[in-house]
Amino acid sequence: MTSYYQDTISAISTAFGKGAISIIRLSGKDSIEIANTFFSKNLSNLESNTLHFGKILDEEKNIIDTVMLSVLRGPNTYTGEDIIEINAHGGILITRKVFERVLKAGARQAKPGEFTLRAFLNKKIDLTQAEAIEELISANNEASLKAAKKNLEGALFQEIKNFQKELIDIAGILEAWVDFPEEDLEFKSFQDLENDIDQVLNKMQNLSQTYNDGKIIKEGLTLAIIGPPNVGKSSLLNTLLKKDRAIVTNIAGTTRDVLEEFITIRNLSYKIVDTAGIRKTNALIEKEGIARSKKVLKEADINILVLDSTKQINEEEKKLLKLLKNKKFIIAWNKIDLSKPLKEIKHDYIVEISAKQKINIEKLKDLIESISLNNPNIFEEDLLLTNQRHKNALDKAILHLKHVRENLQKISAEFLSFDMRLCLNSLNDIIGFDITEDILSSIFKNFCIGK
Ligand SMILES: Nc1nc2c(ncn2[C@@H]2O[C@H](COP(=O)(O)OP(=O)(O)OP(=O)(O)O)[C@@H](O)[C@H]2O)c(=O)[nH]1
Ligand SMILES: [Mg+2]
Repeated sequence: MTSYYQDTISAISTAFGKGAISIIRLSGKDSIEIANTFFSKNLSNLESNTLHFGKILDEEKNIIDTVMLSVLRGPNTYTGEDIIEINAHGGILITRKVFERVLKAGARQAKPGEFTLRAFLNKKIDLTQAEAIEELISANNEASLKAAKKNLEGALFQEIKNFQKELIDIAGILEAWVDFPEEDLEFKSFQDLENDIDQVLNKMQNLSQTYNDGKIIKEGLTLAIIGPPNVGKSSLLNTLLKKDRAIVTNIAGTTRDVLEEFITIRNLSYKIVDTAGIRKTNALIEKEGIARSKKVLKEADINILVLDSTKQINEEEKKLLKLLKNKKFIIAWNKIDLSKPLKEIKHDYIVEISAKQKINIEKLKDLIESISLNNPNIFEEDLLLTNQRHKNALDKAILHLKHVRENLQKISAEFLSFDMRLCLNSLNDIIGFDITEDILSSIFKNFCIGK
């Protein structure tokens, strides 16, 4: 692995597009030497963490751009290596020209996440922190930002280390049983050992359970607005979005296609989907729209079934309720500015609203939030698991530990301590100790370029 990472990498670290400034970054042992070939000032003897005004020159010494350039010497840098950061003018063409010059001078174009990968390989951060950096960048709500920040500070790393510490103590006793089988009880009683294992197991399981909500916090949910025609589905979409996104008319069958938008409600992110009203029809376009509505209903995490308060329930609506039987859904009686619901339906989540007059919209939002999470107190948790890879590895560790626990008095200590090692190895996978190159590249390939 090492020889490949000997070269100096470079990338445009700012987002693609027109901006005031763009940053081109170099990292590697030759960063300063490479920069010397195109910068108007010699950087070799300049101190670390200093900023220099100068020019980027082409091979004929023509000026490409006037820039501010930072010299950051390893090991106290993001990657642990020497870093040069060029603040160039933010135009698309000028940025590309500066970047091309850097590559011509001998740097290699960085792969996605390669700067962070180097930080990890140089032990500036562990793997959970590296992943938290990507989560921090992608966070689109306060809760996922908070979770990412916590992990960046090393909270998950610390927790995994704590589990390992306790497990190593237990493993030590198991190993001692292997070595000195005659004297087993002198080390610790079975009962004590069982209690010790249960304690760690409990903590590991609690952490694993936070993933259900952690994933929702990080990735959001799909929220579908469904119902018969003309009940006010598109009006509700517009009211929630606070903009005139969908066409609203008093003609039943106005919406024919599926409309998708992104929205934050309370602390969570949603993809909100407006659909064609579901009814019996022979009209070709409407029929296709309805088929799509039913597909959306099936795939949504949460459905809002909008019903018209001024109307009696008909057969179509009963069919809709059947379709929703095993799904999470809210019934929103709409148009309550005109009438109280004429009909009663029994359901745990019901709200009476007016999409048009904006009545009880906050109530609906509360309901959406509370139905979204498995544990409504999840925001108070110290640590949230938000990463599928972490969850899988932790569950594997739990499985091995359960095996030890269940067989404590049944099988020989050799087997127990083998399982214990597998458990510790799975925990190692989370923080990235002894991790294979394949796993590493699959993690970092999802990162942004230049990070
Ligand atoms: N009085 C009243 N009228 C409403 C309310 N919500 C929607 N409407 C009216 O009901 C009619 C249908 O509204 P839409 O939002 O287009 O209904 P829809 O469910 O999207 O209809 P389709 O797309 O045809 O399925 C329009 O005339 C709206 O102005 C409400 O809360 N109160
Ligand atoms: Mg509509």
